[in-house]
Amino acid sequence: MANLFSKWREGLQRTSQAAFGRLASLLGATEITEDTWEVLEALLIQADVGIETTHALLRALRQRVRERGMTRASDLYQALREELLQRLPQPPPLTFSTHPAVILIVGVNGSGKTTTIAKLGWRFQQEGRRVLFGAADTFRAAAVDQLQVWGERLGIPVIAGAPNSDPGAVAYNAVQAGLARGVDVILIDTAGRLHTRYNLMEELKKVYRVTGKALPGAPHAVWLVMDATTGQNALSQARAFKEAVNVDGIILTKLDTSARGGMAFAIWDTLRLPILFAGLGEKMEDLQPFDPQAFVEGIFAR
Ligand SMILES: Nc1nc2c(ncn2[C@@H]2O[C@H](COP(=O)(O)OP(=O)(O)O)[C@@H](O)[C@H]2O)c(=O)[nH]1
Ligand SMILES: [Mg+2]
Repeated sequence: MANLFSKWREGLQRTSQAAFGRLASLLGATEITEDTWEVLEALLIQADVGIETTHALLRALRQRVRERGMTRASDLYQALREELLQRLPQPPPLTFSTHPAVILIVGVNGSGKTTTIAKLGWRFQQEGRRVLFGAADTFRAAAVDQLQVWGERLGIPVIAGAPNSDPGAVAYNAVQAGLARGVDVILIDTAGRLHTRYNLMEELKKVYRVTGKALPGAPHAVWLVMDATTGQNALSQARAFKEAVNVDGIILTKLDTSARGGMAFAIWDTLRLPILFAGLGEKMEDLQPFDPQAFVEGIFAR
């Protein structure tokens, strides 16, 4: 457990150093003044909590200060931690109640879809599940190769098509293959090129429908991968995905290379989607089930 907390602390170091971890010294032991609120506001916005979420947080904190008669800036520190924790939903448990469970992984190019699929595959294998990958990002040959390399390394079968083949057909074949082999989880990689957003979303909808034809009820989950280094920009992209397919949750990657971890709070506020996993590094075990407590602990670490 101590080990797990240190992983979160390490992974969130940039965000803590750039923002939350500096709070205690910034706030000091002085009285709460208008300056205190300005310091807080600047810091939250810098951490990419987002303007609206920042203002909602400040309103809630001001109310606490009034209600509890807090006078010292240092009291705000603990109050902010509590407020932030309240704004991160506990992710729902993964049930895998269907066999196989078909999970579509969506997100823009470079967000971390393919490597996240590898990490999820590894994790589910560790839990004793049989996994299969579908390489439905057929637009880029390199994307298929990348998934195949991971499949070989992990001993996970990969269903792929010819370059530029129909992603729907690949998804269909992947579900059929998974059924035939009796696997527990099918993870389907998808394309994420942004410059043709309309076509991309139409293609995703098709992949979504086609997996349902291969197995009624599928996909059982759609997970949207978001890159924590892109900050608030990623939120408008996320809305487009949410409108196109029925997204169940977020995987927030690259927290280790980002100082914008505050984005986690804006995700819930603006998208109303829980964060299911967090990418805290490049290693397989660095993709961790999202833990609100460990997250808040990590961003406040000094
Ligand atoms: N440091 C770090 N790098 C990551 C993380 N997740 C993905 N990456 C890197 O991000 C880059 C793009 O990932 P990729 O899976 O190819 O993105 P895709 O285009 O969405 O499939 C790769 O270099 C990954 O190693 C993470 O949590 N931490
Ligand atoms: Mg990819």
